[in-house]
Amino acid sequence: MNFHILTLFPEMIEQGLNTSILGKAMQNGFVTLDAINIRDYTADKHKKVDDYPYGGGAGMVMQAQPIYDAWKAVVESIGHRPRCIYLTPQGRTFNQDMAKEFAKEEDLIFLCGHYEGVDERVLEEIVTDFVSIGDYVLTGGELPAMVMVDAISRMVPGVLTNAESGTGETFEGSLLEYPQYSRPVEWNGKRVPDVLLSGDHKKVEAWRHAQSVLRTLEHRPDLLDEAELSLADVKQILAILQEK
Ligand code: 6GU
Repeated sequence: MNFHILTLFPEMIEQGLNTSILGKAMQNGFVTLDAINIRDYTADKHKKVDDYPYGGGAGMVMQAQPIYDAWKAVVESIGHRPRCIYLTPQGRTFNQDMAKEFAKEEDLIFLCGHYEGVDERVLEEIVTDFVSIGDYVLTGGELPAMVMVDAISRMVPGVLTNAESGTGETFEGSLLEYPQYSRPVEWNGKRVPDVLLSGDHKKVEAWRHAQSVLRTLEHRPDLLDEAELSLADVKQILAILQEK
């Protein structure tokens, strides 16, 4: 999977994504990351990439030419037109299903906007997907692009080891993750739940599943619209609630 990121701040992208699991995935060649400086493609002699908006108003607009030429250089180097994602709060809200869909692509281009926006004509020409990461406004598309690259990369086969595997975790099966505990058995007067020390795998699994459902009910009840619950789940949860 090859990420091509069009940005005015390539160091921000490179610095942000070269550590931990993603850094390893890049070293091992499962993922490549190419942060392309849009400014390198300006035809302006002062290296300008933005200008005033026609019609007036506050702020500056990123001009079409440097963005288009940077995009064209990527397309020509890989020999096809991949999906091109424009990061914008006006886009469709990113989620785990979209991460899995995008992870099937060989190449993805991300366009990170700044200032008050990007000349509409170049968006019409190159963008296939308008994506937001949530209902709040950020100063640029770099952080959203990094968020998406992280979430998409971990869905690429080979990036996560079996131990880190992307299944059975939060959002798989529309449930939040169960609570985790490690040594020592008692810390700060709090004990690890007895069931986890019992060595009974069936019981542990049932407890964890019930905890997942309960957590989802407490923190994200909206997710339960999608979840499949059995009668056994409901009984477990009632039992836990009665203990409280
Ligand atoms: Cl994709 N871009 C910006 N600038 N702000 C955002 C966003 C994207 N998603 C949420 N807020």
